Amino acid sequence: MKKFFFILVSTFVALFIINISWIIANLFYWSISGIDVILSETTLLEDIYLSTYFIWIVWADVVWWITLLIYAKQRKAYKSDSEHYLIHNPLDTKKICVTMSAYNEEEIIKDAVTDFIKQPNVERVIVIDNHSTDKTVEIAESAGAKVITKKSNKGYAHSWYTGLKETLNTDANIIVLTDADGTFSGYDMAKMIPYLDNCDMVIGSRMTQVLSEETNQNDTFLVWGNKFLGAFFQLKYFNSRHMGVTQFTDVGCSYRCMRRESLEKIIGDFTKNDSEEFVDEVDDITIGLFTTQRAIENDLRIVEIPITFKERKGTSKSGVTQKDKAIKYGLQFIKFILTS
Ligand SMILES: Nc1nc2c(ncn2[C@@H]2O[C@H](COP(=O)(O)OP(=O)(O)OP(=O)(O)O)[C@@H](O)[C@H]2O)c(=O)[nH]1
Ligand SMILES: [Mg+2]
Repeated sequence: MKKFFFILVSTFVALFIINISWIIANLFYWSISGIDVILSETTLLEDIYLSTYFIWIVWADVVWWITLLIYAKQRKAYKSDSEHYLIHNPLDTKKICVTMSAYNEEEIIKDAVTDFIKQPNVERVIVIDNHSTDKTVEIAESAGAKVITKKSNKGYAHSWYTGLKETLNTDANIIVLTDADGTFSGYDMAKMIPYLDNCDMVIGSRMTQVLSEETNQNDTFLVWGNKFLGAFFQLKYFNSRHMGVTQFTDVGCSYRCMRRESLEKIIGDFTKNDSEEFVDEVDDITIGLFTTQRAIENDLRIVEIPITFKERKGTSKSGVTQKDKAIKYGLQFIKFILTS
């Protein structure tokens, strides 16, 4: 099925170009030889029909549509079944564990930890330190976080996974994942967590202007790119009634809340059987989308909601604000969506 989606998208692009080229070529032909066409006493429709390649293009289009229908029928019934409609399953008592990855965030880590620690029902904040060389660890600890350190920098995805695993060693029934760079706000949990009464995972979207600080790091390219990638990802799980399992507008957002049992369902998918070695799809850039994809394919119920997005404090680690890196990351997302 993964290959099927890839083939469908790539043949769609090829056929789209062929169809458009054919239309343009013919419009051009009619525009320069209109008199000849009239004199030849053939009608416009006959002319189209007799056009070289026309029949082959139509056949290719028909085959593509049939293949699409087969794909739609064969793949899992993405969320048109009743278990993906409204349910109400509130958590009686809320015990929240927050995890955040940090790498050389001494400038902002104190604010990030205290912001989350002071929110209602937060029992623990766990900082996964990626072998920082500054004072991140000491500051995070004195701010009240439990800090997990590493012997070397193992990348962002490793911190993401380690943090999620670590939360399962607590008795929390709500797991919150966020960043330690000050862009996300603890008080948004009060808007996200109520959705867990109806779903398994709530993902933030940083795409709403009035919720974004003017100096935030999303420029036009990142907003348009993210929305395009979100729509493309949604297309993979398209269903006709709701146009997809949920609406996606921000494929790169790490701020998310989930029910403990939902995390337990997907955590094993990050690693190869009985080992701590990551599966091939786990990658520092697409780890968020990977987590979302595992949730969808494990039939978890997801809701994406707008959240606030503040200015990045401290030094940017991903360098996403540089155009060349943003383009590279975008292509990695496209590859992930097409092949995973
Ligand atoms: N990029 C990156 N971030 C890391 C790493 N280890 C921990 N982090 C932390 O992960 C959080 C988010 O990083 P990213 O999502 O990659 O960065 P971003 O939000 O896209 O861009 P910046 O905030 O500008 O770095 C920050 O709190 C980092 O300190 C790492 O190896 N690479
Ligand atoms: Mg960031």
